[in-house]
Amino acid sequence: MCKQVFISAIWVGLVVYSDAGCGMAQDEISSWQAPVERVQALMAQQSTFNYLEDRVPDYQLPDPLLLQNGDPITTAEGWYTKQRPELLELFREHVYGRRPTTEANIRYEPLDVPTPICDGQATAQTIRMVIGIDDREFSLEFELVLPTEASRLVPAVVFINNRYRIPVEKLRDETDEFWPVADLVERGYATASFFTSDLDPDRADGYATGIRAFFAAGNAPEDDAWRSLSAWGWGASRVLDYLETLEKVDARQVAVVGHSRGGKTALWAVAEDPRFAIAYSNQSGCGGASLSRRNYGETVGRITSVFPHWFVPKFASYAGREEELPIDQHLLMALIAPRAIYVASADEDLWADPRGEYLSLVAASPVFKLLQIDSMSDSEMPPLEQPRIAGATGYHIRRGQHSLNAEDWQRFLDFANIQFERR
Ligand code: GTR
Repeated sequence: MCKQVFISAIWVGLVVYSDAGCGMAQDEISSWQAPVERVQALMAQQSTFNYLEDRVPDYQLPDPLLLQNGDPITTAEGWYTKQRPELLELFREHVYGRRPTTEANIRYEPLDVPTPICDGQATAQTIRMVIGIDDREFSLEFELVLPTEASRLVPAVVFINNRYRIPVEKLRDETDEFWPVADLVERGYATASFFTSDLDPDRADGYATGIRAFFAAGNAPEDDAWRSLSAWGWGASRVLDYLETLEKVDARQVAVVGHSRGGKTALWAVAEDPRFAIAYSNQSGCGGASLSRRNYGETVGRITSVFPHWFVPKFASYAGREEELPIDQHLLMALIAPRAIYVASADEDLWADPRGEYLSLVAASPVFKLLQIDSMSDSEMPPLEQPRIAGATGYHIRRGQHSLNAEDWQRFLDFANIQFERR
């Protein structure tokens, strides 16, 4: 009996003290630990990657409040005028690339009349965004869902869909856990979504037909030019431009949600665009929420060789020498401060390094503190299935594999309701 408790306690990732096999009390259940069997299985399957905490190298994160020249930042003004712009530039140069400065005209064309969905509680519509430069045009279609009855302005969620397009017909007839519009509507949120590959194809050889080549008039990208993650994040900002024109939507309450590569994108989108109110990273892992210096699960070397179109070539050059990066991903979190950030992990998704995702949020806390906003600062992770919310930051780790599901969404909306002071 005691033995059984002990084994299952390890499996669900609880801290088990040496005498915990018998009579384990609730207060002994603390911080999340990677499930032992999962670690062992992954070590056996993928022996070139690290899944052991004791093999995480000693590392020192760049201090969020030190400028590159070593000068300390001690005031909010110093943060906004010196450190934040410097860090944004470092991320552009070393990780995601610089967006083009070419002027473009953008217009939005509703393609159909709003279709009632969710028993008439909302409407869904496809909007075509047409981006024009000189006499050339590029278009992206996205879906918009608006609650029908609302006594006040509604908040909105832009969902960066990295898997597939979910057109209006599907929204009308089916529910999809990946973008559960009925749940969003139920809780009073508007939502809009586009499929990443419709904007910039998610393939190493997809450049020619995407938005980046369109801006570059077909020329090859400069080494420091934006890569796909940044292009998709730019798309989220263009959806926000449209939301700002809608009478029903409170454009000061717009969040961005993304899963995995979409989560990396969401964080960068919100760092680049100060109008967004909340960034949601669902299992974004390497190049997203997790700390590159931990070298746990997916690495800089692996991600930049398998997905070369996501990052500037310079990022790839840090493979195996991550400690030389002038930034780490906690500074991406810091760029979002004092706005809200929610990071979500899954217990079996060790490839994304849940602990690294959590610790980067914690390591951004000096910036929140400087800006006088509460945030996560406890370096012990919360237990499995117990979301932790601290001021403008939130985190959960749930059971299960790499995916975005209805449970994640419910927690995202709980967090948004707190941030937006909704009941
Ligand atoms: C993985 C990749 C991750 C993550 C994920 C996804 O294979 O290694 O970085 O982005 O795909 O987007 O599903």
